[in-house]
Amino acid sequence: MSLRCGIRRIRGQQPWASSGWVNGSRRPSSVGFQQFRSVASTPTAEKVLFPGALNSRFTNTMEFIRPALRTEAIPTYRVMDQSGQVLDKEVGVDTEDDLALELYRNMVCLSIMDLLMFEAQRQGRLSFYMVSAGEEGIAIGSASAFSPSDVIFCQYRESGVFMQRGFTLDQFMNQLFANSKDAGLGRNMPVHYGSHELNIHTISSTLATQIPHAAGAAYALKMQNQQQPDIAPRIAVCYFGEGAASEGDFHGALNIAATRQVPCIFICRNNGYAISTPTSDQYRGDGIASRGAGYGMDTLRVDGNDIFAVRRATKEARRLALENGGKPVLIEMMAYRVGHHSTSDDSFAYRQKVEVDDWKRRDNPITRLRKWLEGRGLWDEDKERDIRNRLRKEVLTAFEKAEKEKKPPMQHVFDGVYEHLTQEQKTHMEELSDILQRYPKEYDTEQYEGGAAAFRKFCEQNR
Ligand SMILES: Cc1ncc(C[n+]2csc(CCOP(=O)(O)OP(=O)(O)O)c2C)c(N)n1
Ligand SMILES: [Mg+2]
Repeated sequence: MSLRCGIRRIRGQQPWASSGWVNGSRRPSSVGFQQFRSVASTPTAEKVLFPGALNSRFTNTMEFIRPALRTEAIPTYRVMDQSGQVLDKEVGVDTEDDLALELYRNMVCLSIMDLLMFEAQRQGRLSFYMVSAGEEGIAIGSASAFSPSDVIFCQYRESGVFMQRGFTLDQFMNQLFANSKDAGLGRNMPVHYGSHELNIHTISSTLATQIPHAAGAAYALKMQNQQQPDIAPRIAVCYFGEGAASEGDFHGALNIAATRQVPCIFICRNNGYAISTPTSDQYRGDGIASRGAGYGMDTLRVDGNDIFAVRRATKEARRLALENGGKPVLIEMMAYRVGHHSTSDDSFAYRQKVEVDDWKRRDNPITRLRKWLEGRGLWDEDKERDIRNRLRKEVLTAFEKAEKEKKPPMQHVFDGVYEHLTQEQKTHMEELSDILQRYPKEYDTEQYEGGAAAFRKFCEQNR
């Protein structure tokens, strides 16, 4: 169906979805659940009348659906081409100049932070890091289309979502160093950010676990939107990689989201790899978008290097997700993973350097937006140099400040999970206390706030 704004989407085939009746009862549904009718085929029926496949006509032509013979894949939505030229001048970029500049600044900032943190890990100053290189447009463009009250679930390569929503460089650095100012109290690996204020759940890198969480949160939001009509309706958003979409959690989550018609946008970042596994070893179908249609969801594939396309698609997805009381939407965003998977990976062990260099040269969300800004007279070489110098300094200042902070008090290894320590935790606590007393020179307890004395006090209080 062609929409007013020029975005085409694959419509989930649910002719009965908005009929307004629930579970065979004659009770009108204010939440727009699909209708389950108890129907049976009549001798003269031309269509299968069966609850599992409504609207399927009978045919005496035996024709298998054969995706391998399809010549055209699901199309990829774009607003501008690789040289930054807008394709449909009437539709435009749907983004004010000031916002376009902000998106550009944030993409550049993210790429500078990534570069510096990757190097810091190599120098042994950080234990781990993951870059977003090539995928900055997906995170930053999509995040610019949400309401601050929407609830976000991320995988791990979406630092741009945090940045666009206002996570500060200090907050990034405090988490990376697991220092006493880290909101997670130093309990997580680097890049596992989270922010209660920004409505972003803490990163959970156990693949795909965030997807059913998001579907569940969206179900709760659906109820809340219904029960509190005076408050602006909210959605849940879930990011994941195409590799994570191979997990069972993905399928369970999409199915429950579709059957319950919950307001959730599922954003798949298809970057071509799951560490060393290329997509050709991951699936045989037409990407992840084909699965959205399979689950009966409105679905769109988008050029992830085109930040305007990402933004418009996400804006429209949000509108759809709140239509008729709520429904899930899937967007598959395509952008090649230019960087190594993480600092623990050397991707040239499984892909040619020339492949990466080709992609770097061919396309990039940052250079594409820069070309558009230059074409509009909003950007030039001097501005580029200035902003890069400034952002580099800002990142390094935050980095050095966070590096000097003490670590959180040692007790946080034990507290905050149960109201009272369990017997097992108490045993571990005593063991640690014993080791610290016997080998004081082996452990630098002074780097933790309160040092060994604070930990001893904690032990006394919890015996
Ligand atoms: C349940 C689980 N299995 C395996 C891993 C190890 N692992 C971490 S990232 C990753 C690849 C994920 O690829 P994808 O979802 O495409 O995201 P990308 O890294 O490409 O952004 C794997 C296998 C994990 N973290 N969790
Ligand atoms: Mg991937």
